[in-house]
Amino acid sequence: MTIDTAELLAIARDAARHTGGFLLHERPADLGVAATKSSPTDVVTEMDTAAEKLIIERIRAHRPHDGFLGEEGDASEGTSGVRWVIDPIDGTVNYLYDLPGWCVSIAAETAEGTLLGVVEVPVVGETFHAVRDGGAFRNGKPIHCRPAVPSARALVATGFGYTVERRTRQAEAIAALLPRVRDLRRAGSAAIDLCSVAAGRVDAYYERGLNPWDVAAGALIAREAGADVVVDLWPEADGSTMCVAAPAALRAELQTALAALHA
Ligand code: LIP
Repeated sequence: MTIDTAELLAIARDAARHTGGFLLHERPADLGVAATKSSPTDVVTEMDTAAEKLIIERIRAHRPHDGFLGEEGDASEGTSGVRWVIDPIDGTVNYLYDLPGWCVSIAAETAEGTLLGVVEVPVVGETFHAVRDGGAFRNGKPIHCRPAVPSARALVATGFGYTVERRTRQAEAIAALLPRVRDLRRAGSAAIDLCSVAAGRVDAYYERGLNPWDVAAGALIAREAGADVVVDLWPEADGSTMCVAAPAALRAELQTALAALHA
C-alpha cells in the first residue's frame, strides 16, 4: 500500500497543534491527579486522558484503518500498515505544576520503523518535526545537533524514573557523572530533551526507563538532526532500557562512561 508521507505529516501536525492548544488554553486552574501508574508520583491527569482521546479522534477521522499506541492505554492494531505512537502530554508532572516543559508527541511508524515525528511545545510556540531521511525542523527551519565535544565540555540532559529503587541508582550514577561533564539539565520531558539535542541546545541526553511513546518522535527528530540515538541499550529484568542521544563521538564516550557507572 502506498503511503502518502506528506498527508501523514499534515495530519500529525494538525493533531499536535490542535491538542496543544486545548492543553494550553483549557487547563483547569484546579488541575489535580486523576490516577497514578508505576508509583505514587507517576501521575495521570484528566487532561492526559482527554488529550489522547482528542488526538486519536482527529487522526482516525482521516485514517480510520491505522493502528494506535498511546501512553494512556489506547492500543489498537490497524490494517493499513501505519501505527501512531502517542504521548499526549510528555512532561506530565510539569503540566500538573503549570511549568512550561511539556509537549505533545506524535509519531507514525511502519514495519520499517518510525516514518515521521512531531513534537509540539505549546508554551514556547515551538513545533519540531522530522520525516525519515528528510531532515529535522523547528518551526519549519532546519536544525542540526552540535558538533561532538569531549564529555568534560558536554551539557548533558537526563531524567529520572519514578520508583525509589531506580532513583537511588540514578542518583549514584549522576553523582559520579556530574564532576566529569560541563553540567546537567533535567527538563522533565524526554521528547523535549531529544529535540534539545536536535536543536543544539544540549550536547547529549541519556535516560533509562523510557517508554516507546516518550521517544518515538523525538528520537527520529534527533537522528534527522545528525545525532546518534540508541534507545534499547542494556535491557534489565524490569524491561527497562537505556536511551543515549548525542553526536556520534560524544555518544560513544558518554555510553562508555555510563557503562562504567552501571547506569
Ligand atoms: C516523562 C519523561 C521524562 C522522565 C519523566 C517522565 P511522562 O514522561 O518524558 O523523560 O524523566 O520521569 O517519565 O510521564 O511525563 O509522559
